[in-house]
Formats: sequence, C-alpha cells, structure tokens
Amino acid sequence: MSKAFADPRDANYIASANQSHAAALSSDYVALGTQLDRRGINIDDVTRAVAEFKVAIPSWGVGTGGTRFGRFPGAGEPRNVFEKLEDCAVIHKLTGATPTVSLHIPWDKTDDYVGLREHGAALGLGFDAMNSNTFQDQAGQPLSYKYGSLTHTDAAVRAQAVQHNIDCIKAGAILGSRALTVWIGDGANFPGQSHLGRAFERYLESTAAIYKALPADWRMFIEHKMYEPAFYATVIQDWGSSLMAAQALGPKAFCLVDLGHHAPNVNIEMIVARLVHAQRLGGFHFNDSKYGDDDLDAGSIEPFRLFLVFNELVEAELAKAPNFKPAHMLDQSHNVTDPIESLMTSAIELQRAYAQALIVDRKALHEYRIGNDVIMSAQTLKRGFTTDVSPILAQARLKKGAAIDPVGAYRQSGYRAKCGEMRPGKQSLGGGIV
Ligand code: LRH
Ligand code: MN
Repeated sequence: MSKAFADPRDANYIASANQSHAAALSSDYVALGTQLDRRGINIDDVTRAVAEFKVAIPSWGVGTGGTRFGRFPGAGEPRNVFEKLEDCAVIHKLTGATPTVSLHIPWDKTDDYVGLREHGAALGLGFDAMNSNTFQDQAGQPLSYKYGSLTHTDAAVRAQAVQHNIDCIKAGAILGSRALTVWIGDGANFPGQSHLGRAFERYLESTAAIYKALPADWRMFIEHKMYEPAFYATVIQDWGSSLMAAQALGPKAFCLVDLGHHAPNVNIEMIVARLVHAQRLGGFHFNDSKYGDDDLDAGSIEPFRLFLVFNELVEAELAKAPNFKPAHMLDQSHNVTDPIESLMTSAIELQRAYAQALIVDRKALHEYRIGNDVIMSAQTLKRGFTTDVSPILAQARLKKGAAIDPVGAYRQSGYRAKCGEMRPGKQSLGGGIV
C-alpha cells in the first residue's frame, strides 16, 4: 500500500506543516530581536533583506551526482528536464529562496523550449544563466573536444564550440534567461603539450565570437578553475585569467567564482573583493570543499569562509559598488544525500551567511579598524558569524508562505517515495557526475 502523499508544493500543506513550529519560532524570533536591538540592529530589516535573497538551482543538481568511481542513484530520479523542474519547484516552495533554475545544455536539451518555459512558469519558476558544455563529446558530434574546445588548435573544432554556445544563447532567449556561463576544461596534462600564451589568445578569439552573439541585455560569465579535467595547466585557471578575458571582451563579460575551483587555503573573499573593485563580479557557483572541486553542500565544510564571502558582498552592497549585481547559483553534486534536501539546506546556508554578514556592527568595525584595534576588529566581525540567526531565516520563510522546517515538511509529504512510484525505470549506474 503506497505511503500517504501530500504535494509539498501546496500552500495549504505547507501552512499545516508550519502549525507545530509557529509558537517556538515566534518566541525565538522575539528573543533574538531583543538581543539584536541591544546591538542597534532591527531584526525585521534583516528578515526583509533575507526574504529578498535568491539563489538559482542547478538543474544538474536535482539528480544524484557521482564521481568517476561510481554513481548510486536514489529512488524517483528526474528523467528529463521537465521532471527536474518539478523537483526544483519543491525546493522553491519549501524555502522561498530559489525562484530560478540554471540549465545545462545538452543535458537539458529539448525540442520544446516554449513548453519548458510554460512548464516552469506554471511551477512558479524562471530560468537563470544557461551553461554550455564543450567538456564532453555528444553522440554524433562531428569533431571531438578531447584536446580542447574554444582553444583547440583546429579552427573547425573552435567553430563547433562557438556555435554550441550560440545555440545555448538562442535556447536561453526563449526561456527568458539573461546570461550564459562559459566553463571549459581546456588545458594540458603535461608541460610542453600546449603553448600557454597562444591557447589564451585562441580563447579570446573564440569567446569574442560568442560575445558578439549576446543579446543587448545579456551577460557572459567566465568561470575559472584551477584544474580538472586538465591536470597540468588550465587555460582559464584562475581569477586573473578570467578578469583579463572579461576586460578584453567587453562590458557584458564578467567573472564567475565557483568556490570549489581554487587551491586549498586560497583567500576567496579577497578574490571577491578584487572582482568587486574591478566591477567584474558576475556571480557565484556556491558549494563547499575540503580538498578539490568536491562540490559538497554550501556551508557544510567551511561555513566561516562562506560568511567571509558574504561579508564582502554586504560591504559592496552598503558601499553601493558600481556594476554590482552578482548572480547567485548553487553548483553541487549530491552523491549520498537526497538532492532536494541538500539543495534546500544549501540555499538556507547561503541565507544564513548573508544574515550573519548583515548583523555585523559596521560602525564599530570601522572605528576599530581605523584605530588598528586588531582584536576588537576581528571580534566585531566574528560576532556576526557566532550569532544564531536561524529564527530570522525561518521567519523569512514563513513570511513568504514557505516552510518553517523545509526538510521536515518535505519528508512528511512522502514526495520522494511518490516519485519512486511515478518515475519507474532503470537508473544508469555508470560513473560520472550526473
Ligand atoms: C565545472 C563546473 C561547471 C559546470 C560543471 C557542472 O567543474 O563547476 O560550472 O559546468 O561544474
Ligand atoms: Mn561551477
């Protein structure tokens, strides 16, 4: 007998799921409000700002991810982009924080983008940056990307990769997307394999052709990555290469920071501060990592680092930094958790870092910094991080008709089990991230 099922996207279901949490939330919220009041911070202002915070869901994140060693899909995996949107709607309805989805082509390729846009709209979802893919060969693809794509030594391969990116723009234009993220794995595995300078020049030539195809109101996000799949040199290896390319391409080109694309211990918040200064911070692929590009849940390994990144974003916001409109996206691989639960908790961890950065006593911090009071500067900043802002996050969800306890409401709904029934069919067990 199938388990009872309630649609976790249904407002009445969410309201009923909230009942048992409402009283505790209201007293916790009042208590935190009193505490913040003593610090001269109005809790409702912070809650309003958190309620405005949005992060895009990676379509490739709602299926179980894997590594080259294996993938262990769970029950009720989405089988196509339309089903992926249904899962994304569960995340948005329960968190109130993820109104857009970032698609990856050809993983989400369809011959009915108008239908997809309408399906999204019916679910209350829009479309964020499109992601092109010239790091894998597709069946029937004329020319291989084994030795590169936009920087391949063969102009015909570069042209094929450029055309793919232009096709992504065309699909995105139908969906209402306003940006294209270009990440390429191009690089070398051995010293001598490629001419480091000429490879970059080929990158600029190819991306200039893509840039020319951008509609007037679009942005292009250049995503750097230190290594993998190339293990000696990657053409866009770091923020410096990305910034040089963005500045060479034009005002619609920006740098996208994937938190997992740096060497361990790199000061990512410093990179954010520099890209804000250069007016080229396009956005983020949020995730977390301990070693390499682990694509773990945001805030799960280094929450203080995430807080320090949002501290730079709040500083830029307060300073009304010019050209500052970062696009927030998650980019994670859920190998051992229910992707919906991981994406909900990750979106909330971003809101947590934002709220913690918003409650920092900036006036006091400035005074201590000017006076070189090192201890009090560090303590004043850290006090934001050490404050439990959970009541603010839950209150923001409640105000938006979302769930006070999203994971609890999701599990109670039986949605995953229902998907197991509705989406029969063999799950491919091979390796690979999706
Ligand atoms: C590369 C990357 C890129 C995506 C892919 C799924 O590591 O971060 O953003 O295209 O993951
Ligand atoms: Mn990424």
